[in-house]
Parts: sequence; structure tokens; C-alpha cells
Amino acid sequence: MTAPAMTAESFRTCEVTGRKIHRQAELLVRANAVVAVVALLIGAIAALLLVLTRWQAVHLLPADWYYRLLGVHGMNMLIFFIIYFEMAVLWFAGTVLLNARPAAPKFGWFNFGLMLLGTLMVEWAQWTGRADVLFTSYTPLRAHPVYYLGIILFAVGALLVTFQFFATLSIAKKERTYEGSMPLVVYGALTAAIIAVITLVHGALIYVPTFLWSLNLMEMPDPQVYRMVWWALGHSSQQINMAAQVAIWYMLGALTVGAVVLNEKVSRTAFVLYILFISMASAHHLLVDPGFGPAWKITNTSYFMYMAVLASMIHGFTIPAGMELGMRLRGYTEGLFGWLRRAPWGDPGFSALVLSVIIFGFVGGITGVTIGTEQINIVVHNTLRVPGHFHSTVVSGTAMAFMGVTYYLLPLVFRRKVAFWGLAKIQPYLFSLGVLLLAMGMTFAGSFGVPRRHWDISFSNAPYGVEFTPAVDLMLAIMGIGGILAVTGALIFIAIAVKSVFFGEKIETITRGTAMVGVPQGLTHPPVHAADADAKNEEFHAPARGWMGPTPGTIILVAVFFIAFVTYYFTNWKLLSFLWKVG
Ligand code: HEM
Ligand SMILES: [Cu+2]
Repeated sequence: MTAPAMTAESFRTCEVTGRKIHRQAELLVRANAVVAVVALLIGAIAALLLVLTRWQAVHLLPADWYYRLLGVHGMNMLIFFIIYFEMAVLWFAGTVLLNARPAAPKFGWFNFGLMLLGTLMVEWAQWTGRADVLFTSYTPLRAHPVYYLGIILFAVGALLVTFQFFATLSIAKKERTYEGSMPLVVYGALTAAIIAVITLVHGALIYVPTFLWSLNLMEMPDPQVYRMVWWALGHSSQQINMAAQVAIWYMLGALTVGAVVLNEKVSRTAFVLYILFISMASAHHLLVDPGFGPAWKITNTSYFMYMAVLASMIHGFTIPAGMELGMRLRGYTEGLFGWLRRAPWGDPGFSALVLSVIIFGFVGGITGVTIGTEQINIVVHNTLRVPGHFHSTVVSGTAMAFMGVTYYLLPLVFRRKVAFWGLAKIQPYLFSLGVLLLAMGMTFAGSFGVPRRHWDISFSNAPYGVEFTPAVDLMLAIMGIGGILAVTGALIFIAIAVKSVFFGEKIETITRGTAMVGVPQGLTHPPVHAADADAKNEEFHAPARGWMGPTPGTIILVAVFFIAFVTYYFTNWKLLSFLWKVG
């Protein structure tokens, strides 16, 4: 008997890329992506209400709903939206990119069901006020057992999908569905999957005892131990996001402008650095905790964290440089930045990629390294600077990259035109601008001491008053306006995704060289390097190219980045010295 998964009929051939796409894998990608978008919708509605509460002049929600929706927002955005999307990425990378069949698709549906059940349990507990513990659920805060069990089921499902991804890779290898070594994008997804295993094991270590405690079967986990183990989950999962996001950057670069990988070994090594060093970086969440000594804190958050930062900086160079070289090989060679001027700015896949790289690096990266420094952290801890930082990493960076790749997945996997094409073209700009203002407003309000996770900074009913400088009102207004723009951008994305998937125009064929409304230019006009490009590529690697090498534009951009980095870092030490009256 032949297993149905082995028959040729379970594959279709993609008209655009010529890849073999397995029917079940495609359906799994779709189901995960659809749930991700629903979670994004819930998270975005909560975001709007939160931002209108933190904007003190508006102060919309009552206290209980502020904290409830803060939990809802954290779970739906950071956990559900992001992780369902990553499950879609794993199914996509393991099968479509390797022309392979998925390992045990039925078991895949079982795991998807497990995750969905867990999700519904969490939503129920949160919306009914049974889990007002924020997404970190630090002890001694205690939620209904259904909440913890829901998270455990969700995590087990995700872990099993990760193992299925490993199995899919080994099937592809055994059945020789691809030639040569594993493509870099799949390698990035593999990195994400390995970190996911480390992360989810820590998740089990913390959520299982907490669940048992909620049933009165165990003593309460010690708050300090809880925080340490929880952040091995909470921070490491950000590195899953990083690896997935960087893999998508490489993919979008290749699809939109024909980016090349400058040096496979360097890029792969950078992915390995993520795996090796990221768990240690979790220590930056414990920098003001009393239970650890300064030596432990500094070793983990300086020396080890910088190795993970190094990895991001390597990708932060190789991706734009690969795009520059790709464009130059296509003949866009004029000046330092001709390749940027002539780039397809109207392609939402491309603009999302560029905005994601730039804001992630310049804002997220620089603020992250600075506030993760042991000495500086003390003035940042629990202020709005913290959400200011992570909205520029996980939202401007990861969420933007996920949205960008969706504009390509809609035609490639869902075989639909991108609906509301005119809006799609401006969506990345609107969303990025909104999140940038949101993050800037938060960062600067936080620099004046405005706390995070705080319902009412005017302390209206308190016996004592707290005064902030009037500049804070302005910063919170910038945050508020940015938040409204960002939510609008997110809702436009959701409208586009839902309309395209469920009511979108079917794509029968894509004629190369003819622009089509609703199909990104990277698919209608796949980027090809000029005929003599390979020879040129050789030439580019020759030392005779001058000290700026083959990608002078990127070298300039990197220099600007370092100047910004040094300035912000130095300013923060200076501010710290004022605080200590030693400057
Ligand atoms: C769509 C635009 C978004 C807006 C306007 C927004 C706004 C906010 C606001 C106002 C807060 C509360 C900060 C505080 O009071 O301490 C917050 C918290 C948070 N947001 Fe967002 N957000 C957005 C998107 C996202 C996305 C896409 C993610 C994750 C992928 C995310 C992850 C978080 C997390 C983890 C928290 C912290 C929750 C907590 O402290 O427990 N946000 N956001
Ligand atoms: Cu962290």
C-alpha cells in the first residue's frame, strides 16, 4: 500500500517558482496563518484601548480593564500572533522551500488542534477576568488553572510541530528533494526551531509547577526562581522571533531585489551564535533583582549578550549589503545609493523589509544594548522605556517582516491576488511610522521616569502626589498618535489578509514581465542578474575594488549606524553620572 503522502497527486507545481508544493503542508501553512491574523486582530483592538489609557489626557479604561487588556494584548500579540505565524513559517520552510513532503501531516493537524484548544482556554480565562496576571504571571499573582493548562497545551503543540519540522528536514534529506546544502532561509528556520526547543523546555519547567500550585497541589514557586526560569522562556522566545525574522529578511531580499548572500559561512555562523548565547541574555530581565550578584549579572548581560548582538550586527550588515550587491549585479550601479533610489519602493514586500531592518537595527538594537547594560538598567527598569524598546524590535522588526512576507505568501501559497492593492502599498509605511512614534513616545516618556504597566500616573486617589515635567504630556501624546496610526496600519493589514484569503481573486497564471494589480513585482518581474553578472561578482570580490569593497553604500549606512549607537550609549552613561552626582 502506498501512503497517500507519497503519491504525486498530493503535490502541485507552483506556476511562479516551479516548486513542488504539498497539499497538506499548504493547508497547514494556511490554517496557522489565519489564526495568527485573528490573534493580531484581538491584540490590535486591545492595543488601541491600552494606548488610549496610557495617554494620560485621554485615560480611557478603568483600572481593572487596563490590566486585563494588558494581559490580553501581551498574550495575543507576543505569543499567539507570533507563534502561529512561526508555525506557518516552519511548515513553509520545511516543505515548500525544499520541495519536500511534510512528516505526518495528520499529527500536524492534531498539534494544531492542541494549540487551538490551549489558545481558547487562555482567551476564556483572560476575558472573564480569571487571569489578570499579565502575560508574565509572576508569582505570587495567581490565575485560574485553565489559564496555565491552556498555555501548557499550546506549548506542547508547538513543541511537537517543531519536532515534526526536524523530521520533515530529515525526510527531505533522505529523499534528496533538494541539491547541495540546505538553503540559508531553511537554515535560519532550523535555528529558530532549535531555540524553540530550549525555550519550550524552560516553559514547561515553570508552567507545570505553577499550574500545580494553582490547583493547590504544590507550594507556590519562589518569586525569584520563577522570574529566572520564566525569562529563560520569555527572552529566548524573542530569539526564535529574531531567527525567523532574519530568515524572512534573506528570503524577501532574494524575492524582491535579487539579493545575494555575500558569504554563506559568515551568515550561518551568525545563526549559530544565536543558539549558543541567547539564553544567557535572559539575565537582562533580572538586573535589578536582589538574588544575584553583580559578577553574574555583568558576565551574562555583557560578554555573553554581546555575542548574540554580534550575530544581529552581522545580519544587519550582510542583508543590506546582499541587497546592494544584488541590485548592482542587475545593473543599478550608479553612485553610492543609486541601487536604493531605483529599488521597488512601491512593493510592500520590499518596503516592509527595508523598514523592518532599519527600525529594528537603529531603534530596537541600539536601545536594547544600552538598556541591557547592567549599570544603565537601573534608571530604565520598569519605565515606559522598556516597552518603547521592545515595540521597536518585536513590532517594527518581527511583525513588520511577517506582514511583508505575507504579501508574497498570499499569491504563492494562497494563490490569491493581494486585495486592496493601493492600501497594501502604503501599509508598511503607515504601520512603521506609527510604531516608530509609539516607541519614541514611550522611550522618552520613560526617560522622564514614567512607569510601564501603570494605570494612572497622576496617582489621583493617592495620599501623595507625583509630578512629571510637562514634556511628559507631549511624549505621551506622540505615543498616543503613533499608537492610533500603528493600529490603523495593523487593521489595514488584517483587512487585506482576510479579504485576499477568503474573497480574493484567484491567480491562474502569472505572465512574467507584465505588471499585475495585486501581485508584487518580485513575482511578475523576478529579479535576474545581468548576463555578465557572475564574472562581475568575481570581480567584486577582488581586492582591487578599493577599501569600501563591493558595497560602498552599505558601508556608509553602517557608519551612520555606529555613530548613532555610540552617541546614544554615551548619552546614557552621561545621564547616569548626573543621577549619581559624579559627573
Ligand atoms: C499594533 C500596534 C501596537 C500598539 C499601539 C501597542 C501598544 C501597547 C501599549 C500601549 C502597551 C502598554 C504599555 C504599558 O502600559 O506598560 C503595550 C504593551 C505590550 N505590547 Fe504592544 N502595541 C502594539 C503592537 C504589539 C505587538 C505586535 C506586539 C508583539 C508582537 C506587542 C507586544 C506587547 C507586549 C509584550 C507588551 C507588554 C505587556 C505587559 O507589560 O504585560 N505589541 N503595547
Ligand atoms: Cu529580553
